[in-house]
Amino acid sequence: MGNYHHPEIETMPRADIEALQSARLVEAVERVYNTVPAYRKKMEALGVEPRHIKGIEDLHLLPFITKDDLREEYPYGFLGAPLDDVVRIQSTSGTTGRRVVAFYTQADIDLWEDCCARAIVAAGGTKKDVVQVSYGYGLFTGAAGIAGGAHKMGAMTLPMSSGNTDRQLQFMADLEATIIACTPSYAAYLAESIHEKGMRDQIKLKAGIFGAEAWTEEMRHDIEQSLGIKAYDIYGLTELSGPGVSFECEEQAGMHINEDHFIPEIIDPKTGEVLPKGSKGELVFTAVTKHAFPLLRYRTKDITQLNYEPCACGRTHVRMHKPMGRSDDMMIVKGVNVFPSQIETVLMNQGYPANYQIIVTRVKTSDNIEVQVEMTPEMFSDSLTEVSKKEKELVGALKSMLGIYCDVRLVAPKSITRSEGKAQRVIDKRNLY
Ligand code: DLL
Repeated sequence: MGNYHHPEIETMPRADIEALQSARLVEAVERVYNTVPAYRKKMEALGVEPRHIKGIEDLHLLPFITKDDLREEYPYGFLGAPLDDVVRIQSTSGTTGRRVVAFYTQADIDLWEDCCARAIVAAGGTKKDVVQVSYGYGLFTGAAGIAGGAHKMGAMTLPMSSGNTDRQLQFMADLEATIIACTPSYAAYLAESIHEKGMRDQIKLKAGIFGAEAWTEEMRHDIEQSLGIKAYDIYGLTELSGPGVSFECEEQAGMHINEDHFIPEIIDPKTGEVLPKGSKGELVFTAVTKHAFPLLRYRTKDITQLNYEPCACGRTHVRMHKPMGRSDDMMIVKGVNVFPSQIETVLMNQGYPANYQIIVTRVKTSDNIEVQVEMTPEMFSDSLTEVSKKEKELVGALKSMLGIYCDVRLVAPKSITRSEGKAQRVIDKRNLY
């Protein structure tokens, strides 16, 4: 049995959790139906009215929301509260085209930070701890959520943001940080740098809270060994507020979903059918308490499975397995969400043929993405200087689309293998799942 931030909620008997979810769902459906015309239209198309939803057993009657829906209604179409009540936005990483803007009232921020506070306490955090927040600050939700959560449970935060590793290590040592929160790949990089600088003895870390991208058990083991800490997984997505939708406890055996706010379902990604308890499939969430961005049945595209077995930590909230893949082709590279279609758009806009390949690798702890593109026959006769100029132009265009640096290699016409079925555009050599 560990410590809890909200013991009465985190250890609530299942029957009570479900009753709470049902009551909140009924209220949320009524509210969303009356405030979000885009969702009302979807409900009308299925002939569903708020009176049909009497509890969580009726959840399956409601229409889904996808990232594409949010994109179509960008920016305000899914706003569920008066703009006057909105105090903040956050946004997904990725492009202008694919960006999702999430809105928050002050109450939405409070509940999000509460979820993160639960995660920090579950990782052994107390108000005596010093939490180094090395997720990116800004539009990304990572730092805002974890820092807010740490403030709620009373720890001191070091708002480092990501990058500037020397400064990170200096603060970590001088201010004796005990908990570090960042992406697992950055944690591995920090660990490596600590060893290179011979600083291991000056580091007082005991726990890490890592998420925002896929990471394996092997990676967990390596980080735990090299830093001498316990590494906890945390999951979330911008659309549902950010980190803290679910988090690991000391058992490190699945992430407890904050079910008083987020109702999970597992569906067949092809048919949309709800799958029986324990099945592997696409995770769908209904956010019942958020007002400014109140998503019902949002398809995360993350593939996972739910575990309703009681947990030794005493928490009664269901656990999700760490994501085991995605039902779409989104990749997370250097912490940024990348869709192959974005890369293709850049190539097409610049006059290249649709013969390309994207190769993602991880060298030590840092991701690398290389785009190989066939030249047109006309370009092929260009001088080497001309070709390298064209490569630089593409690097620039990709950077402004994706926000990250990609290597570009222009290759001879017809040199990329043609496929007879679906083209294999992406070769991800990182073995993340
Ligand atoms: O990554 C929120 C977050 C910040 C979570 C900090 C944890 C820590 P987005 O940028 O919207 O939000 O990306 C959401 O990232 O659908 C998953 O595919 C992936 N993801 C998030 N956490 C994990 C994790 C944040 N622990 C997308 N393991 C999600 C694997 C994760 N994948």
